[in-house]
Amino acid sequence: MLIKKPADIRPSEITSKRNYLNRREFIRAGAIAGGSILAASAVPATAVGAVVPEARRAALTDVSSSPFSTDEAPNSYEDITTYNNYYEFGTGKADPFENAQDFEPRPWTITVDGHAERTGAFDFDDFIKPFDLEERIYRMRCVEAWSMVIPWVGFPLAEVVKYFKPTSKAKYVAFETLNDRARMPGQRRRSLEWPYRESLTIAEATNPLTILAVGLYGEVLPNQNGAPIRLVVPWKYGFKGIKGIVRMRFTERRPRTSWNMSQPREYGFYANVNPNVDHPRWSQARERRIGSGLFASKQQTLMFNGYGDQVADLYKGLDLRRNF
Ligand SMILES: Nc1nc2c(c(=O)[nH]1)N[C@H]1C(S)=C(S)[C@@H](COP(=O)(O)O)O[C@H]1N2
Ligand SMILES: [Mo]
Repeated sequence: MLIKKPADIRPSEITSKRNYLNRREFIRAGAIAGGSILAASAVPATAVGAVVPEARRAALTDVSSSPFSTDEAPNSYEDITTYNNYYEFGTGKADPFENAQDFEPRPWTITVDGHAERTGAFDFDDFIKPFDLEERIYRMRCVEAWSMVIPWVGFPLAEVVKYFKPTSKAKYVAFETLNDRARMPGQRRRSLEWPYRESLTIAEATNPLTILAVGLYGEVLPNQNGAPIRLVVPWKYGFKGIKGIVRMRFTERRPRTSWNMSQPREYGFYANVNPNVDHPRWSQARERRIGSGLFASKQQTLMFNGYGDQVADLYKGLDLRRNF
């Protein structure tokens, strides 16, 4: 297998020239109007429409770059695709790579229901069509005290929420993973209560950092990372990033979520990365960057995984020790 290393991939390879120029035009317009670059980037320059080929490792086109990306060096393609948590394919870190190879993420239907004006069952290709692809290089901090830097390709969940027009009753967005033990061998064991579920408040779901990812390293999302579509919320522990999404539901009440259901004392609903609140069985103060070598020292974990400037306001007045 050809493993691409970060140094081999330049942004110009993943960002089409057309989109890149459009985005620059747009940012310039925003700057003239007094808008910030961050505000400008939240709105797509032109509607190209997301297209994701079916073939494995196919290159994604019309991907713009994002000012939200970290400039830290991404982990290798190999690290990102061989050290995974995806209990539907086994509980070991190598299990998803080994057991998800034959998984077919097509045809794929995503059902949108609950308190929204636009609901229904959508084929994956139709579901992603209204949105524009961006690359977002994000830090990911797992609750097990390791981290990676991953170049995702996806689109803001805020755009998706806006598109489906939730009503004033909608306070949360709930997601579910495919529940099919014939296709997901790990579901034959009750390592979790299936299907895997996660949820965000509407404010979290519409924060510009939150994305639905359909690719990584400029290519179609590998099965073990959650093909064809998964959630990425960079200021929260990795388990909030639900993979293999088949349902999105707008609810009034707070939905039950998988890790909180299984160990409520260990995994809270919010699961914001917080070095000051230990997991009952280990400290969250430091983290090990995967691939940084046997002798690399652990690094300090940052509040909200370093994304506090963009998200701390969401939790004003909330006691983060109790609401972990
Ligand atoms: N459906 C589903 N989604 C899931 C999981 C899972 O077991 N099932 N594991 C979570 C956990 S604990 C982490 S750390 C991330 C890992 O994402 P990655 O393997 O792409 O790095 O996926 C999350 N999403
Ligand atoms: Mo995790």
